Amino acid sequence: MGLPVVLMPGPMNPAVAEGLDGKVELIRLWEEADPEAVLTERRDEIVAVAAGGTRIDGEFLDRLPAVRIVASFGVGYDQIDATAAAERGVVVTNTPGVLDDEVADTALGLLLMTVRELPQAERYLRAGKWQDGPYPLTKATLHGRRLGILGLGRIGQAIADRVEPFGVSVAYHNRRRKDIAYRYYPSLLEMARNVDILMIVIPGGDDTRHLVDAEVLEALGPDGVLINVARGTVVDEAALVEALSAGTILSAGLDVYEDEPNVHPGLLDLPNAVLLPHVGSATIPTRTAMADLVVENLVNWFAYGTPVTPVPESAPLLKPPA
Ligand code: 8YV
Repeated sequence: MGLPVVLMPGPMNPAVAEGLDGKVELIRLWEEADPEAVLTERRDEIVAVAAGGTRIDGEFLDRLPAVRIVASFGVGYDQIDATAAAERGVVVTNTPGVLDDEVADTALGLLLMTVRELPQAERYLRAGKWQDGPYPLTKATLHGRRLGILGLGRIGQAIADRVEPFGVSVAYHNRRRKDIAYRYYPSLLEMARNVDILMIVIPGGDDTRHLVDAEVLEALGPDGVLINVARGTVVDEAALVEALSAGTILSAGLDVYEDEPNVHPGLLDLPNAVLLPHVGSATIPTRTAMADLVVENLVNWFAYGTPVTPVPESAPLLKPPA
């Protein structure tokens, strides 16, 4: 029997191909002269997909009926229709856990940058304005503020652990209350009214689309700070531009956007927005760990039929036989 055939639709971290080398036959679809012809010719041989950012839906999977696993790079998998995959008997895996600390570090950095206007202050110095006088005092400070986490999961918890030594109190809004000491708000609007900083860590996708809209921003209020390290789709970006321009909220720190890598032009002009180019997990050690987990999922699947980190939608496919 030959090696299992794995499709890589688009470029991924090189550690994925390195880890799979010699264990599978890898089709790098984007390097093929005629990708469509390859998909048609090899449709009955391709048994797995290693996916970076490519959108994978039911239609895509219908073209590849032999596929049984999609191993996705990243903890968020909103670009993959995991329900459609499960309906077709296809397991989906993601890469949770290995990036929690890195993303939490980025979130904290972005929070400090935004609250204390550090990028703006640095630009002030570089522009030679210090000679004319000191950078203006910032309205906000971090100490003693109230942080509301939208989506308290592993990354949210890592952020909570980091902010508490700063004297920041933590509350959260999830669909369900967790067995945890932080204050729980069953309503996002209610939480926005009662915190100074709204930290978004909730997964993207249809369920959370525009959860943070004009009304939530209004509730956050004129001293409120919004930080988003999750998915741009969670925020109504046009409403955010409006709220930042009008002073409805104080400032925002963003690592993610609705239409990456395109950033709403209104955001680029705003002095009270700190903008990072989706670098939450972007270090060599963390991205390598994520790539290794993609490999581990595929290798374990081929060897034992058990993925290491399947997504919840795949659970029905993995139940042991009664
Ligand atoms: C990556 C992420 O940027 O894991 C996620 O969900 O958003 C980031 O770690 C993403 O995987 C694309 O490389």
